[in-house]
Amino acid sequence: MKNIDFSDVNITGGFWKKRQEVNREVTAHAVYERFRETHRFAALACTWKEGEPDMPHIFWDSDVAKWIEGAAYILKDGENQALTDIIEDAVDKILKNSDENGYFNSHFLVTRQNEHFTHRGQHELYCAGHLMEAAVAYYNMTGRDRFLKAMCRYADYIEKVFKIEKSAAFTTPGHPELELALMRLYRATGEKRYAELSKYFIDEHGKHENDREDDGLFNEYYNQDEMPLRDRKTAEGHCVRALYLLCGMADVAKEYGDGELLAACRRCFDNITGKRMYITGGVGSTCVGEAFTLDYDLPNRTAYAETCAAIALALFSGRMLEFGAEGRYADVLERALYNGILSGVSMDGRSFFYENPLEVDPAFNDRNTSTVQKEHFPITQRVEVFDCSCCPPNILRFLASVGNFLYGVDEDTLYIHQYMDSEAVLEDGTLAVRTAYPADGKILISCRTAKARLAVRIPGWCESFRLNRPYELKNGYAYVTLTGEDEIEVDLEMPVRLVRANRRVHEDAGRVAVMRGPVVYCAEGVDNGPDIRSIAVAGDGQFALLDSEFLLPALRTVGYRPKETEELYVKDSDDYEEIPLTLIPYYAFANRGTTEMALWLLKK
Ligand code: FUB
Ligand code: ZN
Repeated sequence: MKNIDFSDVNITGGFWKKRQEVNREVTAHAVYERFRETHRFAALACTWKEGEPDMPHIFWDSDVAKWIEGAAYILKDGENQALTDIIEDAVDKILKNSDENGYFNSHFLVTRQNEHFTHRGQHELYCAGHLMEAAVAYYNMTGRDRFLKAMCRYADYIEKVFKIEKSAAFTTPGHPELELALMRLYRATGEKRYAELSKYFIDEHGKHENDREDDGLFNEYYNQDEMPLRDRKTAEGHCVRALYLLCGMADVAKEYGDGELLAACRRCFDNITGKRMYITGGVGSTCVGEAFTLDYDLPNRTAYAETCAAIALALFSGRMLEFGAEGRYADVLERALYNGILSGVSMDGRSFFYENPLEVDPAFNDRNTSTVQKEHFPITQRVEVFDCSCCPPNILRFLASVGNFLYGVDEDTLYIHQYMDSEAVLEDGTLAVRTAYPADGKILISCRTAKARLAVRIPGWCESFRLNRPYELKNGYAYVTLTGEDEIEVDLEMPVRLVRANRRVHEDAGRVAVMRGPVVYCAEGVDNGPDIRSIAVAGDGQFALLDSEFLLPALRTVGYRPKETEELYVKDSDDYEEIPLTLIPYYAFANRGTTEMALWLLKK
């Protein structure tokens, strides 16, 4: 199966049209302004001199590249001179300052001319990969190819240094990204050598002594160096690195029909999503190394769950789906999409979370300890830019291209993976989906195609659904026979439900999460008063849907809170007060000032 590219998909209404409008009208400009003010764009001019402030950081190029990629995708919505001018100016600078080999890196070119490709941990190949993705995106959206050609030269140089001459100080990228980018470069240009280079890096990863981290801070797990990739059984180390690498592995497995590599991808997917993923689709249980830890270790208050990691999990899931329609891949994608990714950006599109905790108690951020050194708790409010600002432009490019994940085709079947009010141009016809999903589960599909079957995904969370046609259910998809021109109605029942975690997730023992459809809900102090974690939700609770300012309904039910007491310990009794408990979509937490938040609630 092949996913239909978002350039053939228009999101025409509902939840996602609004989110994309904010992304286009606000986020694109807000991220650009912050990156301009912090000299990230100026750094491309490569004029920085020793002793001056604002030395270009080793991965600023990747920030700018992701912004260009996102802005390029936005050009799909119509001519946009402002964004185009910024992209062209950045491309001018990149082309002007690329050296005679095609090499470009705004940090190394002005700080360490003689040290190219000598430090594996310093993100040169990671930045190169993001620049290549940006160039492919701009070429695909506009047909302008000078950036693409420049990045091909750069890729040729990387091939020469790493694969042909083997003259670099290390063998494979430290922070993965180039692997998946080379596959995109290959698809954009048809030049097989880029796929071969990607395969080379995947084949060699985890086999070389000179690939041990060079600054002594990290162990072999950090960059997934502890074994050859085909042997992997679990996902380890830095989450974004692990998941970008898995994306590259999946791409290479698909291109080369590499069953061993695919099996490793499947094992890692199962390990992550079966044992190491938050209910929000966030991954990364510790900020130490921004990493995976142990199976079932999912602390809520100190969750790392970087926005980029949830995006990377969605990208990986989308790729796994292309190996065959299995609903579980689309389920994970949907989980990340509506929860751990969207929580990364404020409702107004201007500010961002890097870490996405599942519980917030603001008092902990300032708590006294016996040293001046503070323990690390995630920040409680989104901010406009970070020193390490990888997440904001990642959100930008991801939301602008979210249409990539809706539809797929193979020889005889058209697949619907995700439900958004949208239209798609098919090779042999058209498809229109009308829905308010996930506000409700009613979906009207009109399609004109010669494909024999339509496969509509029945989400794993859905216990009851109706179709206005006979269907055959297989691996999370309902298959319907098509007649050429069809109207199909799907109704996914979406009652509010309580979900509990595996008992091995000790942190969530005795607690439940409230979900409606794919959306996880949370309780905030601003609605419910203090000590959120002490509030219990009724086990057989009735939930009313309320209008909210967050695009999807809020929920109202009865909650039980222990009566206030001055004593530290009291004899247990049934001394609870009933309170109206309001829950909002998790993605919308922290949009109304600093306040407590809990997602896992006690059950009465
Ligand atoms: O190192 C570059 C990016 O910064 C990573 O992908 C993120 O996890 C953050 O560490
Ligand atoms: Zn990030």
